Amino acid sequence: MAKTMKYWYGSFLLSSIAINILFTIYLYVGGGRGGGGLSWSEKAAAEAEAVAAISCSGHGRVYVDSSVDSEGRLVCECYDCYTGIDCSQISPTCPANADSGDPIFLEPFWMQHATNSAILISGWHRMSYRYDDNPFMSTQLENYIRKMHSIVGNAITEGRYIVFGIGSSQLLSAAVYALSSQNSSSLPSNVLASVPFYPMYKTQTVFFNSENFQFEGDTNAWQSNNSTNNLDVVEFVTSPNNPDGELKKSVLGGKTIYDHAYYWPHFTPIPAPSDHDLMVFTLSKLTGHAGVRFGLTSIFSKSTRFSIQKRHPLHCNFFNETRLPSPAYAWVKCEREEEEDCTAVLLDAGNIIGRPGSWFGAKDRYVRLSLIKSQDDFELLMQRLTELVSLENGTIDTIGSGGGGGGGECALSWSEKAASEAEAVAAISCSGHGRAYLDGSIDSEGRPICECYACYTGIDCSQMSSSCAADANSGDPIFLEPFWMQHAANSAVLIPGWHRMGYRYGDL
Ligand SMILES: *[C@@H]1O[C@H](CO)[C@@H](O)[C@H](O)[C@H]1NC(C)=O
Ligand SMILES: *[C@@H]1O[C@H](CO)[C@@H](O)[C@H](O)[C@H]1NC(C)=O
Ligand SMILES: *[C@@H]1O[C@H](CO)[C@@H](O)[C@H](O)[C@H]1NC(C)=O
Ligand SMILES: *[C@@H]1O[C@H](CO)[C@@H](O)[C@H](O)[C@H]1NC(C)=O
Ligand SMILES: CC(=O)N[C@H]1CO[C@H](CO)[C@@H](O)[C@@H]1O
Repeated sequence: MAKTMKYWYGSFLLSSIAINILFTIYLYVGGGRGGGGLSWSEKAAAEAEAVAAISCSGHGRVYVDSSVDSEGRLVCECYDCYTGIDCSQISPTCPANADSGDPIFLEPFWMQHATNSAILISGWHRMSYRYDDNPFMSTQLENYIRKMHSIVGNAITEGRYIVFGIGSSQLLSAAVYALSSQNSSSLPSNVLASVPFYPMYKTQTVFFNSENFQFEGDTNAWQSNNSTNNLDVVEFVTSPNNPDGELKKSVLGGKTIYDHAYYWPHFTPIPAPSDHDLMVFTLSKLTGHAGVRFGLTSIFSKSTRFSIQKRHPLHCNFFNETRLPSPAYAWVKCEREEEEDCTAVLLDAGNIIGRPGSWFGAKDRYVRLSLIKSQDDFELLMQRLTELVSLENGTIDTIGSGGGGGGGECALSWSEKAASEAEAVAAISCSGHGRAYLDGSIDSEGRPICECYACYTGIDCSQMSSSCAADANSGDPIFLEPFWMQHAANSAVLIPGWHRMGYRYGDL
């Protein structure tokens, strides 16, 4: 299990951070000018289009870095429940696995925006440790993140620091560490969250086994048993909440970590920007399609055996209208008194895998179903739930397993824009003493500008500062750049916007 989790984090790191950041910026802010014939970038563009055109029947995907068969041909990576060389065979007894979410649900969004979300990365892209003028972190990325929050209206970023992490789990853990008492002669800080809460808070806090903090469970139970409020507490507030989608507020009013993973307009109305000292957002759930995933309200409305959480309409500033939330999870309750283990009921009676309420500090009469997986997974879940509910009165309704699916038919030219942009940026002259990058500094008109190497300045890096010290203090992978420039055509990669959105590779 631990190994599997590591894999997930690993691929999360790759797909969601490194690549998603580039895509997102590119899409929200728009790319540069195209045009002109292609040279070194054309091979990568043609490869990317050829790979994207391989059919996996809409139930799987091939990537440039997928496994190959014995003849070197790329092999389809099929979604859950599908098999066969082109993913066309469905296994009828396969369970609807709604245990966890998967960013693969964002794929259709990026496929719709193929031309604007593709990126061609040259072999020599950012070989250096450092960004222009600012070691290690991209100020350009920071600017885009602030701009994005301002456009979406979900957070006030003025006067606040932006800290990047490799997935929000890392930042949540760092926040607990930073807010807890770092004083071995005093008692450990008490870490709490309101039931039902995201289990990772407890898992991580216990895992790190620190003398500075300890997990104390539910805020409400804590509050009713502790009269004084001046105890040392660190409270997680998840808003919207995982599992039930509620917009939660702090119960204890002390040191608070706001986890806003789902505070995006496609999951919840945004009544006001969040304005707190410590807010955590994640890019892995940033894009999406509003409203389509809560069709199951109508399925459950007929049921007396199961119920799901209520949703309350709110005014959303982003869409400027009153709307219902479209939460990432269904929080299902078994209403029959004898059905105390709702997860087992769903599995035995419905062939549906959910996550038990006790994982969230609640009763096992509750079960969480993840709605953020692939369209195939969602449709299978809807089908199984419909059958399960219709069984209540002895009749069986079924809904067709239905079309859907992404389909790999992209226009042959979606990659051209990215390729010509990459060439245009690479062609900007920095006198051989600097480099302009696709994700680099821009001038007031949004055009990429040179990032000069140490000791060089000027708009084209042509001026050398004669008093500049020769800094031989540390190495820098930038020394590899000439190699990759020599192999421009063979080292460029064109990455489509939907590249590896899932947590997992192939069968792993
Ligand atoms: C640690 O806690 C003790 C007792 O509460 C206090 O006297 C001391 O000043 C604290 N030290 C630091 C470095 O905060
Ligand atoms: C709170 O205190 C009461 C009375 O001491 C006890 O019965 C109960 O179990 C406590 N609750 C928790 C969550 O510890
Ligand atoms: C089953 O019958 C009950 C009582 O007539 C009704 O309230 C409920 O909606 C029915 N359930 C379904 C799924 O039709
Ligand atoms: C929001 O909608 C209202 C009513 O439709 C309209 O009067 C108002 O101008 C809109 N606000 C913005 C910022 O578009
Ligand atoms: C200091 C103190 O009284 N802590 C208690 C607060 O409430 C929780 C939950 O009821 C107890 O476990 C703590 O011991």
